[in-house]
Amino acid sequence: MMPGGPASPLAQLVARCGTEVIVTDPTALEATAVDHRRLYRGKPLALALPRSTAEVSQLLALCNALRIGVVPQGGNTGYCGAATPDDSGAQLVLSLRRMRAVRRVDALNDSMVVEAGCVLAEVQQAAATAGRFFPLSLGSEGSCQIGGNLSTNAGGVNVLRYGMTRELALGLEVVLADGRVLSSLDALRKDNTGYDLRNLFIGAEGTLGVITAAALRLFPMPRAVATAFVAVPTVTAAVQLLADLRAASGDRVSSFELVPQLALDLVLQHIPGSRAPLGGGSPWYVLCELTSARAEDPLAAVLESALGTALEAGLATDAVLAQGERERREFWQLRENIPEGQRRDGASLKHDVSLPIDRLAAFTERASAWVAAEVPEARLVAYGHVGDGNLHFNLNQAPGLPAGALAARETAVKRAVHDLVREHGGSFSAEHGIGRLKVEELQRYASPVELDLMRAIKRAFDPNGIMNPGKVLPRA
Ligand code: 2HG
Ligand code: ZN
Repeated sequence: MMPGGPASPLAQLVARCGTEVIVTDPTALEATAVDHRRLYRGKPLALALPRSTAEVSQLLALCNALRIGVVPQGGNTGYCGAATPDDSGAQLVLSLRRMRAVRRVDALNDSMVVEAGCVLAEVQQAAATAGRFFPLSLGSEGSCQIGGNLSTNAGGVNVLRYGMTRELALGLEVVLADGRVLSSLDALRKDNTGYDLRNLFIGAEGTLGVITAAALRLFPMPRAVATAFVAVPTVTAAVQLLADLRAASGDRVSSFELVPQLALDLVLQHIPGSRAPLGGGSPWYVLCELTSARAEDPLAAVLESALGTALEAGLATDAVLAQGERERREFWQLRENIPEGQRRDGASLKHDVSLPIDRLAAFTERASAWVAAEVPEARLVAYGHVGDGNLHFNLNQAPGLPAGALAARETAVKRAVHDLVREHGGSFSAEHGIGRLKVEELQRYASPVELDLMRAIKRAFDPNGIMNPGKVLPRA
């Protein structure tokens, strides 16, 4: 810098916000530079660690004036690179990890207000302490943050009963790109006062503003639970079994997860201590759970009887109910460890797709046949939240091939899978968002009207394009 010339953007940030908030320590920066799947490596300008909404507001106003790109990062567990800075060295990573207060729990209103940096497990715990249930639940709940869950509209394993994160939010506090604060934390169930602004920020992946706090919806605590691991012959049978279980239980099904034999094998092989609940040899399994707020609901009997009927009808070929909480946890760990089993097995290509539930089987059949015929480099590991029509249609590299063999097919595979999804009336991004990974896919599959409106919203909320540039939409 020339003596007397303008200070660098970083120097101005430090001068205005202080070294307590603007961190430049290389070790701290390194931890923010790489995404969870290690698909991207960025080069952050610095890491901002504000302690309050007022500090976020001051920071964004300054970044807006200086045109510094801001990349919000929660627990950094996302799948699409939304929270990773680019490699320009000019983008500021913003973490709200110091803002993790539970501001209120209102048991009678079935709501709570939490700050965005709260880890999801802490939110669940705070609700439980008040005798209430916060149902969002996913594999990374021990490290993901509620701000990230809201910004990506996370799904998880209870969507079937309780909905995505969007359905669990009653209001938000958001800092806009210019530093103004928008707040709707009154936790109202009914509020028809004009456009629904809060829903624009949910799922926007930090491209429209920064969520700093949220009013969340709570539920009665589940007091009865019954969980089963079921072998099913086909995806069609799984879908029919779901419908039958919902009917037989008076709609008490809260989770219904599909697991193929190969996914189970990867967990058994790579995760020490895993144990197969059934004999094996079935192409598919279902992990299903019924829950009720009434402790005396005879869910195990209902589940057992419904599964008996399914076995007779050929919808299931074998089944086991969890005997107690320990076994229930074991069943769930098998399911939750699938991504880790996949990771330890080697390279993979992932597709987070959703279909209308009644078209799931047809899609799976067509797409699996395509993979079998056209991608000898892959083994198919398609699993997921069938109760929500959401399949993680993933491919792992087949054993014995040179590094990069499957990765070389990425573009062709993605195109074929997503085109088939479109043909079956589905979505190429069910619960993992767009981030950086699927920007081109959104341009390809969204309609011109949708893209026009998205661009207009982006311009209206963030005219200088400082909020998470290049994520969701290409840079203007
Ligand atoms: C899950 O359902 C996660 O386990 C991760 O959404 C899915 O790794 C994946 O593809
Ligand atoms: Zn999932």
